[in-house]
Amino acid sequence: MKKIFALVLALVMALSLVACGTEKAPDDQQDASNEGALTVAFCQYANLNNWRVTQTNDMEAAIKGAGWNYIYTDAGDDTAQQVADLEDIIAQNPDYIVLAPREEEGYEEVLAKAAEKGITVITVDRDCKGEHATYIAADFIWESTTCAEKMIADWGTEQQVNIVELTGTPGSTCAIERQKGFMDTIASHSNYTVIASQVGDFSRTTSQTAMENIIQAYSDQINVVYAHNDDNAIGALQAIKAAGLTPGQDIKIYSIDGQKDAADAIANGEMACTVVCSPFFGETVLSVINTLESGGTVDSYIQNPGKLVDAENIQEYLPDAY
Ligand code: GYE
Repeated sequence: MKKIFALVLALVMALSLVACGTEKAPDDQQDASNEGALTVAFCQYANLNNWRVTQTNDMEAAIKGAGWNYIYTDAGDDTAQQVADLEDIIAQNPDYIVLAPREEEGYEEVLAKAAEKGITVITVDRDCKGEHATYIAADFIWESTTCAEKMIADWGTEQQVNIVELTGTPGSTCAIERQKGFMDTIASHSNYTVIASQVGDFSRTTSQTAMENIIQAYSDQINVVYAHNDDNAIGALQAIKAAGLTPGQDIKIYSIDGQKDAADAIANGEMACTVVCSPFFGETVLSVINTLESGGTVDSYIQNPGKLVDAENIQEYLPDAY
């Protein structure tokens, strides 16, 4: 009996040793954090619309696909929160931070801390003050000039055209430059007047409410809407419909982004155009990091190309809409 007991005990001990050994296997630990691989953080200011969700998914796929460790934060559309997120990220000591800043100001000090620790920062889609290696984005002046030129091609240079402008995040590079490019282009024609300009905040609900108020104030005087992005445009479109007006006939909408809902609205005649602003940055970010890792240098600005989509080329564009 004693012998059997001793045998069972020995067996149990042997099994538990194997189990301990398995728990501590170095291979298992590498699954949780890929030791030796780069660590890249993506600091998103808000995942608030399709453009942002597409951008986040693409970035995650690219960074994880490269076999690098991935850190992600979402600041919920709050600049102070995004600065706090950056502090947390810096404490984790990643090799790179890909930063999609909410606005241009407010990141100077936290980016100085990243630089002090030798962490390389890459800004994507909007720029900000403070140290960073490169800025990857569309040319917002080109986008808004293209939108204004399309409007001028449709309406000409004689009849009076009353414009409602719905702007993006105040203080963001894209809102500042999308206003400038558009205003500078229409300025050379005296028949274009901006009769109302309100913050749409790249949000459908904010834009819908803003447009409802503007329609109440100006009713049948509005000819066109210039929207800083497709969420502003779709919000305006919903307000136009709710007021019993027909988008595309009573009021024409000109916008920027290239989102699926805007592409569908162009296809069915409810919107005049969208200028594509690509949300895909993953591939360029990988090539920037790979270049820097192999000792190379990168330009301080890398441009994401765009294109005009209107009734002429909508069918060709539809499969790419996101
Ligand atoms: O147009 C919009 C997003 O910063 C270029 O931000 C980007 C803009 C884009 O929320 O849809």
